[in-house]
Amino acid sequence: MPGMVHVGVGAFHRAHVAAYVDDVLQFDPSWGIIGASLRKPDTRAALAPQDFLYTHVARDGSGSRMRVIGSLLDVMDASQQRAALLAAMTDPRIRIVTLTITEKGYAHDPATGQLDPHHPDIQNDLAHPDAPMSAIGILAQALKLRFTRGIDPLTVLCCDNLPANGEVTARVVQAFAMLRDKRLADHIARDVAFPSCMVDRIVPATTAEDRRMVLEQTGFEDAWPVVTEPFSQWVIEDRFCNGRPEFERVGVQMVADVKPHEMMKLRMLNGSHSTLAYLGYLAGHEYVNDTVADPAFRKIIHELMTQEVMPMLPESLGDLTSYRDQLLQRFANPALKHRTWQIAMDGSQKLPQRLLGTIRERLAKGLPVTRLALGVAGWMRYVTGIDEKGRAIEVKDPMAARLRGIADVAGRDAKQLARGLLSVKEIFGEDLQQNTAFSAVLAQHVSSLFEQGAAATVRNIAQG
Ligand code: CS2
Repeated sequence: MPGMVHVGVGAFHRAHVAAYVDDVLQFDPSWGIIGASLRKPDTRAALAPQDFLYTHVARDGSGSRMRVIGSLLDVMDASQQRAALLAAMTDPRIRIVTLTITEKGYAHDPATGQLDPHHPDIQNDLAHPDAPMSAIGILAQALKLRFTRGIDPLTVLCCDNLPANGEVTARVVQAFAMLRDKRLADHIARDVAFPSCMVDRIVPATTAEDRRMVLEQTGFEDAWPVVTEPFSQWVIEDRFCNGRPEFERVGVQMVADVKPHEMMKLRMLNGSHSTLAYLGYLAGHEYVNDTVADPAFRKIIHELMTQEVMPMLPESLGDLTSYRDQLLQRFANPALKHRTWQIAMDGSQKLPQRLLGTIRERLAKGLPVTRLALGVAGWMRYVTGIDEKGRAIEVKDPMAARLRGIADVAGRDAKQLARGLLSVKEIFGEDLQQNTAFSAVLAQHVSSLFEQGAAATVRNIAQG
C-alpha cells in the first residue's frame, strides 16, 4: 500500500531511502513509495516493464551483496502525469513526501538559502499554480489541495545534501506559497513538518558494465540496477506531523537535533569529495578511488580533515578520527567507479555548505585555510572549462555560462580569476571577497594550478 511519495527517483534514492523502506515493508506494508521524476522519462521507461523492481548491489573489495528492492510501487513521469502525481500526493494514505532533487532543485540562493523568486521554474509555477513543474510548485499545490479538502497535511522530508535541509525546504516552500496565497503560507508554517535529516551513501551513476555484471551474476536482465557501497547512514529529526514508519527498527537514527551530524557529513565527506573531484579531474584521474590511491592526494585530504575541518566541528560529536579513517577507506573502495566529473557537477550549489562554512569560521579566528582554499581554487580552475591539456571540460552547473564568462575575461591571470569568481555573491556572499588573506591564498593556488598543474600543486602542498 502506498504511504510515501518520493520526488526525484535517481540512483541515490533507489540505493538509500528505498532500501530502508524496503526493510520497513517487511513488518509494516503501509509505507510503499510512489516515485516521481521531474525532468526525464527514462527511469519510468526502464522500471515500468519490470514492475518497478530492481537489483541493489552493495560492493567493495571483498565482494558484493545483491538484493531486489520492492518498495517502489510506481514511478511517474511528472511532465506527462502531473494530474496523477497530484492525485497521489493528495491521497490521505500518503503521509510523507521525501525529496532528492539535488541542491539546485530548491531554486534558492546557495549563499543565503532564500528562494530566488526570479528563477524561471518559480516564475512558471507562479504563473500556472495549478500546473506546476518544479518540486517547490508541486509541493505547494499538493499542500494546498490537502488543506482545502480537509486532508491531514504531509511531512516533507528533504534528503538532499544541504545544511538544515528541512529548514531550507520549509523556507522556500513558504516563500513560494506566500507569493501565491497568504492563507496557504500560514497553514504551511503552522501545520506542516519539515524535519531535517542527514543522508549518506556513495552511489555512482549506473553504467552499462553494471548492467552486464548483474545479468552475468543473476541471470536477470535489469534495465536499471543500482550499485553502491555497503556503508549507509540516515539520521532524521523526529518531527513528523502525520505518522511515520518505525525507522529505528531498520537502522535509522532518530534524533532531536540533526545539525551536528549534517555538519560533520557535509564538511568531512562532501568537502573532501569536492576537493578530490576538482583537483583529481584536473590531474587526469577519472575516478575517486584512483585519486586517493595517489599518496599526495590522500595526504592532503587527511590533513584537510584533521587540521582544518575537525577542529571546527561541534565537540558533541566526540573524537572523529575513526570517522575520518572510515571516509578515506570508503573513498578508496576499488569496486565503486565514482567519476570525479560526476561529483564536480553543480559546484556553485555545493561549495558553500561543503567548504566555505569552515573557511569562514577559520578566517574569523585568523586560522590558516591552505587545503580548503586549494579545493576552492581547484573549482576555479575547473570552471574555466579548459583542462591542463587544452581540451574542453564539460562543466555542468546552472551558473556555468556566467562562470565561464568571468574566466574568459581573466584568461590565465590567477589574481583576476580569483577576484572575478569571488565576486559571485550567490556563492561567496558579500564577505569572502573582502577577505584579503583568503583572496591571496586563492590567487596563489590558482596560479600554481595554471603554472604547474594540479598533480604538482597537490604534491608541493603535501610535502609542506
Ligand atoms: C557527492 C555526493 O556527487 C556528490 O556531490 O559528494 O553525492 C556523495 O557521494 C554523497 O553525499 C554521499 O553520501
